[in-house]
Amino acid sequence: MSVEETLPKPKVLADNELMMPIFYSYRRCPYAMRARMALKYAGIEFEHREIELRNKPQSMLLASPKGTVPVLCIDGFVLDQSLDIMKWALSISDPDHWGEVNENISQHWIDKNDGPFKILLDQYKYPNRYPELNQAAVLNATIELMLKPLELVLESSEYLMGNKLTWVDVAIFPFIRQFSMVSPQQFEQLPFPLTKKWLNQQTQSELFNSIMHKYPVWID
Ligand SMILES: N[C@@H](CCC(=O)N[C@@H](CS)C(=O)NCC(=O)O)C(=O)O
Repeated sequence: MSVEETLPKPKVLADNELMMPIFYSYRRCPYAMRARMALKYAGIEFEHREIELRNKPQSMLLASPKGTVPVLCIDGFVLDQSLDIMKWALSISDPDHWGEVNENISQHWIDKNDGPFKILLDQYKYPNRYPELNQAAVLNATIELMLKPLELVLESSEYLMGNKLTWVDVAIFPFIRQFSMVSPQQFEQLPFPLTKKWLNQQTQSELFNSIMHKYPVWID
């Protein structure tokens, strides 16, 4: 991810302090997780506003009427796509060079994850919503689309984009985590040891655990 020159910088106050951004989040949302991790990694402080998806605060809907989390409000502008929040955070600070990745390969992973994989994940997670679908076929499609390619790439490198962690790992693992949690027993039986190791490494990381605090629900 290259640092986007078009992304606005936060307003700097007279004493060189940044205005505190407001961040609307939902603890279990994988999009919000990737954004929280990038913000934390970049050392950006923000006011955390935990929301309930069924009862979104008016202030969040005013800032971003589409009504999805995460939403980051920085003085004068709003970022309401998780990848834009990650990109913005890395443009402020990227101490371990998470942003140095091949654009085409990273885009390929993200398109697959946020597109067809997310659809399959929802079908796998909420079978009652899709009574017409065969669950074994959904699982099989998920394995072919995502799990097998992940395992294959992890056979030749420690992380998705090479031998160091990048924003692409951070953007994708919360979704694999969600997949693994639908049926931990089923996940355990899948023949993907490297993917499990990669996932465990992320879910056991200090960074991930530091962004999984429970917050009381924000009320406007
Ligand atoms: N493309 C958005 C997707 C965010 C998204 O779909 N978030 C879900 C929660 S995981 C949401 O807020 N859904 C709205 C709802 O359920 O009402 C992003 O990357 O930020």
